[in-house]
Amino acid sequence: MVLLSKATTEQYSYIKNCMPTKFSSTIPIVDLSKPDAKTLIVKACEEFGFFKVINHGVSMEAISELEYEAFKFFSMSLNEKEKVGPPNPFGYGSKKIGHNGDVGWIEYLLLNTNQEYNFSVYGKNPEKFRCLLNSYMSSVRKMACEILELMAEGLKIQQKDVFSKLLMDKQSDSIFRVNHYPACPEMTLNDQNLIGFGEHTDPQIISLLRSNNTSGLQIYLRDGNWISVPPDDKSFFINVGDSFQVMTNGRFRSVRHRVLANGFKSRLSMIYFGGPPLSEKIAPLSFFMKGKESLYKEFTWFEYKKSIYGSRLFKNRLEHFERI
Ligand code: GA4
Repeated sequence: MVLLSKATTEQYSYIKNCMPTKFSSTIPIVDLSKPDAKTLIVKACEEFGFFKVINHGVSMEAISELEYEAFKFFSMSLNEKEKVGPPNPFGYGSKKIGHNGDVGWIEYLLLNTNQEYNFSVYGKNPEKFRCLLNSYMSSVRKMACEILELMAEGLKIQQKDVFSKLLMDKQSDSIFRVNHYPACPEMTLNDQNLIGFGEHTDPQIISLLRSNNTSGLQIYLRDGNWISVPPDDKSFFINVGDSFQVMTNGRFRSVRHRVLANGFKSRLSMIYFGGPPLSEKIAPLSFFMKGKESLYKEFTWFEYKKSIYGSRLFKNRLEHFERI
């Protein structure tokens, strides 16, 4: 076993002692091709704010091709990768997450999903990467809308596109993220864990994650325990985001999650964060009020974004917007 020297350990402020977690078999699985999907989605959002989707309709070939190009991108020299520009707000980032001192054992690409925005991706075959990214993003956005429409149906809301229209809007402020967590063999020691991406909730409405077969993702349950999500490269994992929590007046809750880096295998994940237009008012829908008070003060997605970008990753960002 290799031990990290003290200097190195200090440098790794991303080392944490996490309680051992179990791989969970309790994570809800929703088969999108089955008629009970809508009911199961609603139940999963109420209980976990998280579920796994199978029979999602996104071609495995397209996924694998994109993953291959992404690995190729991350295997380039730092100098080459940095030509994309810093993630301010879109670009290539390494170790630093956000702008408030959060770090992780990670490198990533943050991209705008707006097709009209011609993001620059460098590498040996940038056109291919760009083309695969664009078609993947539109398939995943389509799936996100399908899931949101099933949610509306499952909740028995008349207007089927009440949530999905926000992602379909040309001004939708959605983001795409490709995360690479390099393997870190030195970390097979002393019950310590290397934090890839520290605990947080996603601020948007809904997030759709797909990763290779390397473990690392963990979610925080309402009973106060962290559980490890068994990796599954054929499926997607769906997170309820903070904005959805507000729109449902707390009926759905955003899920706290984190990623631990793996000692032996690198992890590659691709996440679509479905967000509303910047000017959209984020407030509980009247459907979720029925005789109840709103738990939140009124705010626009722009105001929420401004507040989150000034905060640390682990913070409960909705706190400032709660009515006391
Ligand atoms: C978490 C979800 C998305 O990855 C992200 C992240 C963003 C960033 O990496 O710049 C944030 C984080 C995320 C929430 C708090 C702020 C902003 C890092 C950070 C410390 C792209 C997003 O939208 O919010």
